[in-house]
Amino acid sequence: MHAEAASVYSPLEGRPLKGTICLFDVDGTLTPARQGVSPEMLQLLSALRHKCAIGFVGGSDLVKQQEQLGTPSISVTGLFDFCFAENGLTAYRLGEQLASHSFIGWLGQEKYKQLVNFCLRYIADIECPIKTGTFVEFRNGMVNVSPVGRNASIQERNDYEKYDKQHQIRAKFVEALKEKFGDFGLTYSIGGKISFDIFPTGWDKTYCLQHLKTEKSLSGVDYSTIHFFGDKTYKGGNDYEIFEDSRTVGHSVESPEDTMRMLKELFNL
Ligand code: M1P
Repeated sequence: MHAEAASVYSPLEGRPLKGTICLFDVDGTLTPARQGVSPEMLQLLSALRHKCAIGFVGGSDLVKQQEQLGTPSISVTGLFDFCFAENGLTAYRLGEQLASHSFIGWLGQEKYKQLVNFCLRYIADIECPIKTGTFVEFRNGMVNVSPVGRNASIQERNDYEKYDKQHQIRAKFVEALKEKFGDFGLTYSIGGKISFDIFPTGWDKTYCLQHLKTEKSLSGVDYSTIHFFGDKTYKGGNDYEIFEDSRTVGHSVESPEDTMRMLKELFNL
């Protein structure tokens, strides 16, 4: 797919399965966690894009998805019809950015300050084998909090994940936040290995579905079949809400290889 520009695909209304879209989670579904996509996966997605619309919906910001799915010369926004970063708070349709809302605009600076100050104090008291940097990452649609820090290497990420399973650091942290800020209307989601996301309740991955609804008034395409593929589809996982949503057909996958297997079966690729 890297060699192909978006223009080689028919317009959305001209695809053979025009009322169908496949939406993919990124980490653990299209790529191994925080790692790059394989050429085989890109090839398969390209073949699928000739049949129906494709998109991704990830918790991370677009910079990370560009690193994982794109290349220095190919923008990720050209590889998919719909790109939904930060659960769709940052959204692209056919390479063009769509309007978005922001976490800070919704919460307000005063409450944000209380939240972030609490997190920084709590993190300072956490005992874990190592700490790196960037413990709180401020994004457009959410805040990402990591007890070990986002600068952790792949090895450090894996080590932390094991340690966290044993000591339930993130789960206890989230409980403390729920108790302290119960009236802020926030949701806490442990979607990855070293961190958790905080966002307004309802701004989970289902947020991106509103952009698909708008498609009817733009190109006349009514996405009546929305396939969603994700690996964290269990309750508490960050794919749970969209997987369970009545507007989607949910598919639970175990790995990128499993995603490929299902796509081949479902779409005869
Ligand atoms: O996409 C899942 C999660 O990926 C990252 O999590 P971690 O760094 O903890 O593995 C983060 O970008 C997180 O926001 C996201 O939900």
